[in-house]
Amino acid sequence: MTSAVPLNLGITGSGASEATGKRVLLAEPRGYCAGVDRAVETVERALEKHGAPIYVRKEIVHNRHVVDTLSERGVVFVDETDEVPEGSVLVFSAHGVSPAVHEAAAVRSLHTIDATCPLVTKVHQEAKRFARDDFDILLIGHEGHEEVEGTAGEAPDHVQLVDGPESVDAVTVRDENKVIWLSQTTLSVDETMATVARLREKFPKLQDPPSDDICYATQNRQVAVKAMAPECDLVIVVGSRNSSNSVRLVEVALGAGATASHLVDFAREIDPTWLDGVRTVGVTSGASVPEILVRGVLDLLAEHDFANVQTVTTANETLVFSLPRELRKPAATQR
Ligand code: 0CM
Ligand code: SF4
Repeated sequence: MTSAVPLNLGITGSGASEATGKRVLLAEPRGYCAGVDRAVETVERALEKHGAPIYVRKEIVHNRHVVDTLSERGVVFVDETDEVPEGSVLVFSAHGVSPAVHEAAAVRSLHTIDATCPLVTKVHQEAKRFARDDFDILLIGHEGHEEVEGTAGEAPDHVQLVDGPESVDAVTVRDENKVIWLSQTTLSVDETMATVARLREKFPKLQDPPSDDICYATQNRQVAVKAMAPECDLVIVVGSRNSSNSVRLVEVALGAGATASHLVDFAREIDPTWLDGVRTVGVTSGASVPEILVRGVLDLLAEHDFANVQTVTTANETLVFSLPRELRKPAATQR
């Protein structure tokens, strides 16, 4: 499946303001990925179908605005299944859940709808498969992140978490001939490769995952930021602090040569002093960020003389995931 078409780096739009020399580079792709789009629509359709309240375990996606907006419409976000009244509708977030969570929901007779991104589910399947073959699975990811809790929960006896290159020294395995690494979907590609290199020094027979675990959307947003960062005095990333892929974009921008980079949930968080002496501002957003928030940032920048916006395009994304079956609209011909 081709989810992204790599392009030659394309910069489009008007050039820097002749008068001020100020410009904005706007990364493309940015914002919603196919998994987030599906997860948010899943909650919206569940609300339409079942009426408020419906419950969501954890944040449906890691974005403050999305969560606040859905809360206002009657969605109740909970930490665990035991907070949900028996028999209610409960949606599992895009980040996935372990089998233990499915079981806990069944015990409470909850009507569950699974909004786990299919690309997270793919990593779950890999974990199950390699656990069945009795591999030691080294899961590269961030401790405490819901996605790694869900993936590790598929095979807790076979999975150990590796949280970055500095964690490698502590890793031990039962049989160095049967070791594979898997990863969280929303990591820095470069840092993950550094972790894998360290792991491979220690375990030369380490196997690679059957396909990339870091998803197309995470990779594409990092590639776009890398393309524009060397030209930027400042890169503003729109996204929430608990959004792994959004936080990674700040790190990637700095690593690729941006002079400064900040993560903001909303335009109002931009400190005008960040713009002092700046001529080129890069703007991007994480995979869980609605475009309206990016528009807010562009409007604010325009008020500060950054009205010229050039788009830096490194890929076209076309992937769309279908909704969970029970929420799909009937075909037009059906009654
Ligand atoms: O995993 P991360 O913290 O980046 O989640 P998010 O909700 O910000 O982005 C989408 C996803 C997934 C899985
Ligand atoms: Fe799926 Fe990737 Fe989006 Fe996460 S960031 S929801 S894994 S497409």
